[in-house]
Amino acid sequence: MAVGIFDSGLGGLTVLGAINRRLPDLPLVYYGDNANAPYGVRDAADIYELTTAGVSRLFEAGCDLVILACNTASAAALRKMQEAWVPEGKRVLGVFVPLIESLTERQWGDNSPPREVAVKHVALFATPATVRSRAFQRELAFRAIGVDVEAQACGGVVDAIEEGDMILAEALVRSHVEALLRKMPEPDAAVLGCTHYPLVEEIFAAALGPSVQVYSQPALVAESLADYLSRRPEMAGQGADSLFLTTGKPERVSNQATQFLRRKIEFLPA
Ligand code: DGN
Repeated sequence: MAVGIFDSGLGGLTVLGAINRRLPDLPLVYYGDNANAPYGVRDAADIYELTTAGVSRLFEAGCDLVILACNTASAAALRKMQEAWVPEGKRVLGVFVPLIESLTERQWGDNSPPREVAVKHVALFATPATVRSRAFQRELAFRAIGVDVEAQACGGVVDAIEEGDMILAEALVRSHVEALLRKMPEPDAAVLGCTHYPLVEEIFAAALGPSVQVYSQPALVAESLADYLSRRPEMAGQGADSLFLTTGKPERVSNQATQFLRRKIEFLPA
């Protein structure tokens, strides 16, 4: 059985790449909703509808476990899907929890009350929809006390990355970091709360300076998945090739993905 990876576009490939490195034999089915990206400017009802359509397609492709490798979709749709929609025997997981666990030094599945943590001032960079949802702050407050979060909605960055315009992406990241630092001059950690941002992680790190530790999701999600599957071996398939599906134009998406992952990727129509 393959594990499904959902994203609105190309950003989830950063998570897929990290899972490939951590679990090289695990077959994956990727679904990029490129025709409807970016999600960051859509309302929650719209994001819920698009996300359930993508996850249904991944269930149909034989995945019993789907990771929403998209913070915007996780913020707008995950809880509602888990409560009201996910069929018996299927699981959908998001990407906030592994990040927050690492920030708060908690173990997977640790449900003890919130406690003091070393990190005090956290800068959150995410899409406008994720920032508006306050989902990250809610999850963090559930696990830690005394943490001050300043969020910066990074309008335009996902579009620039999807368009392959890395010069624009760099200029936008620098101006969003400057805006954040005006609100919180000395963060001790920065969270990249969008799966597209690891593609420009070095730009974030350079603009933030060496005293700020940057937390990025792909490796953390891959590690949590490895841990999750080691306890549920029936969910971990082996051997089959990965499959890449898109609602966008397969040739264009394949070319962009090949550049991002630095290996030949061929997308098929979803
Ligand atoms: N990669 C998505 C995320 O993590 O939020 C961004 C999606 C978008 O479409 N804006």
